[in-house]
Amino acid sequence: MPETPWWKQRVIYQIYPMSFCDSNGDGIGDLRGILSKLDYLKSLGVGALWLSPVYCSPNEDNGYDISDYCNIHENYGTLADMDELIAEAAQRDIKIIMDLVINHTSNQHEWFQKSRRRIAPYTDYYIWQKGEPGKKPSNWGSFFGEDCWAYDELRGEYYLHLFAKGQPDLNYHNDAVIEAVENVMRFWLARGVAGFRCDVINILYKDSLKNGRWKPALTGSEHYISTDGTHQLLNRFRREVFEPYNCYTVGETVFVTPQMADDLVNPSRAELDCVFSFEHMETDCHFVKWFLRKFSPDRFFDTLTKWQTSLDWNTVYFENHDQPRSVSRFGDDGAFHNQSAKALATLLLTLRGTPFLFEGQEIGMTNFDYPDMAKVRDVESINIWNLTGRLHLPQSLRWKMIKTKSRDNARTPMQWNDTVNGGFSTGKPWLSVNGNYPLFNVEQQLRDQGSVLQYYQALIAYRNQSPVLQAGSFAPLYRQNGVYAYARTFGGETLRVVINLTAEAKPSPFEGKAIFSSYNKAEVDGTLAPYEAAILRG
Ligand code: ISL
Ligand code: CA
Repeated sequence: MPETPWWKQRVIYQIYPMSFCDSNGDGIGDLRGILSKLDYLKSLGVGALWLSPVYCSPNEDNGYDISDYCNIHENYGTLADMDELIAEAAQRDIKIIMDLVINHTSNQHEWFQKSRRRIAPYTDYYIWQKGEPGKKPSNWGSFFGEDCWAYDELRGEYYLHLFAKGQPDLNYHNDAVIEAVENVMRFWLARGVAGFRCDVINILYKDSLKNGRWKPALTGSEHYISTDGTHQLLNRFRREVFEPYNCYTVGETVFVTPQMADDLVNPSRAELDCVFSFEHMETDCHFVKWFLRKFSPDRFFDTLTKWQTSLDWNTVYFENHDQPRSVSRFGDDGAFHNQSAKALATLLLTLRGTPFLFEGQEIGMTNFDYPDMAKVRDVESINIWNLTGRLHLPQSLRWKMIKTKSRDNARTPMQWNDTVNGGFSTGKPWLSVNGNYPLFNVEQQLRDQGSVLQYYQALIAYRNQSPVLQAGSFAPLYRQNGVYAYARTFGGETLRVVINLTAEAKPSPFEGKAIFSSYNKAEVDGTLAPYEAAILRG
């Protein structure tokens, strides 16, 4: 029997370095800040950290636009700090996962600067197309609601950028590009990194640049979502790089069905280990996140069941740096803040798969509280704000879209204590801290036995030694009017989980002694209170 891989046993914690902890008062989180919190992370029980990008970058898209893959942005520290972080984390048996952003680079990257000047071997590193200014090569759309073709005066050609203008897409029809990114991966693996979170990894290989079928968003995507070329690339990366280093890979994969996800993670195909699918995160919108739809717990549960039952193993996540805060979105960040955050914790840590926790989720951090655009920093939010203005959408609707879906909701600084800026920084934070930091912060929750944080600590500790939660099979038991129940079974032992994800009392599908309860109750009786969740033995 092959040994169970570590990523099937551990809980993984995502750090958004810019917003985690600032050690030197410049208002920007950094590596020494992360180092200072390793003991906290250990006490939370997480076994690996995924760092959003810390490489050199002009930060048009907060580091997802990389200008040097093999160096650390001066805001975050140095390569020596990074080596220290890897070593100090290893001391605590915590692994480090880096963000691998290889669909595109920054337009400030040396490769791009040489490519636009047609300097060999970089001439064809990017996706260049002939065309006159004002006459775009095709009708494709970008992820950030703007054009995806930009005209470069110097070269006299268009380049493709599926994200921001400063993020030109690399050309994976070019073997030199493939080798260059493989060297980047080896550089980090040799330094002791345990894996990669692979940014938009299922769109690398564009199999045509022709016009696409018109869609409300992302026209052209049929030419690049999970193409055969991408599958071949991932298989090559696996054989040539991941396998020799025993590297864990989790792909961020946009617009995948369970079948497409299985094609990416099925061990028989030797590509990725896991993916982040999006379908459960799209249960409060129509097609794209900006077309708002009321959150329906039942739709959410059905989507979870669909994915739990169609893949043998996958990730489980409700938050990341691109998504609103889960307690504000799927729970209740007012009257039932505590219970609903715990109900979501119960779901996250008891479904089958690798749980990913995003910084601040463990204290129930909420969406930002800004009254208008003045404090919003995210490039995507700013683009959408401008676009909806050009389309003359009503002001109130535009703000509602930003307020509910802006990526800055999750990016506000981590709330450590009730001192100035929530203890994140002694300087002026790059993004404003949420005003509720005196109410929700780590220090306060470490003192309060009934806190969301202590619930996470206890449940992660339980999961860390529970074969049933780590490896057990999943079987749905009940789904009705916002109540969900399922069983996890391993080696003849069963745990049942029940969750009421509504603000009303609901009949419970079963009763019994609880080993975990979002109300700290010893028993589940015939009625579930609002946002009551519990784990029962047997
Ligand atoms: O957040 C989104 C837009 O609302 C998603 O469509 C997101 O753009 C998509 O999931 C890709 O995200 C990843 O790549 C982007 C980067 O901006 C995101 O932060 C990253 O998670 C480009 O590198
Ligand atoms: Ca700093």
